[in-house]
Amino acid sequence: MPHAILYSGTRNASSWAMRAWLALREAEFPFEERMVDIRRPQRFANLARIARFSPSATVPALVLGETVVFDSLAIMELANDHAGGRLLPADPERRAVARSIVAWQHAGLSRICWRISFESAFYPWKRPLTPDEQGEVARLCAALEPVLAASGGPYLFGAVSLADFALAPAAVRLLRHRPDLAAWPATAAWMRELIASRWVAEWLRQADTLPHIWFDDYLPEAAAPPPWRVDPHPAQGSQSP
Ligand SMILES: N[C@@H](CCC(=O)N[C@@H](CS)C(=O)NCC(=O)O)C(=O)O
Repeated sequence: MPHAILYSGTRNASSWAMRAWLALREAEFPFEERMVDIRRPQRFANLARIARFSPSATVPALVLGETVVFDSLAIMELANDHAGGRLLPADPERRAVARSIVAWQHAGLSRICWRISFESAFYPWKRPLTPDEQGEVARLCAALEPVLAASGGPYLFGAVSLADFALAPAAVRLLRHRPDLAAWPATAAWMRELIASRWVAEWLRQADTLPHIWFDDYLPEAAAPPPWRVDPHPAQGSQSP
């Protein structure tokens, strides 16, 4: 196999790169990583450089000699192939459900990802979730709870899979905003397990050291409950979520 170069994105901004990176790491796919700073304003010049070899001009992009794999899902599937298929369930029906979850995320995953930026997961101040966002959390959890009941966990399909990696950034966004998960104990346990897992924890450890990328529209209306302060670098064992 040719030398592989993964053009990845800023750790506290690039949820798509995170998904691909997690799958490649789990698959023990050898690659050199080149970090692309996707913070504004340098984002535009940096992505223009990616456009010289990648039609989508986005990260992640995996370059394998003459071949450019320019979408996170394609990179995840390549990682699964490299791992002999073990990153998807062996059973065809379960595999189809896993791929549905991956596709759901790839198509936007409800309104969660639009409303709660990945960047905000790393803010030292957190706003409470709105009722609408909490409703979206319930919709996601209602879908995942039976999947976990069927597999028995700890991951969605027992062993870790592309479905877990696809949802990892959403789990980070949500858990760090303290959603009410009382009605969804299996999903709550899965989120915690996933976030503590080796590669996710490694990504987050790096993301938590970076300067925050603030968005002006993050904080709530004046009438809403106030944001709370989070220790951005909690001591080991005293993790926020
Ligand atoms: N469908 C693409 C989406 C990738 C994507 O949007 N990446 C962001 C960074 S996380 C990006 O590079 N955006 C560039 C832009 O929107 O111009 C994938 O899954 O790889």
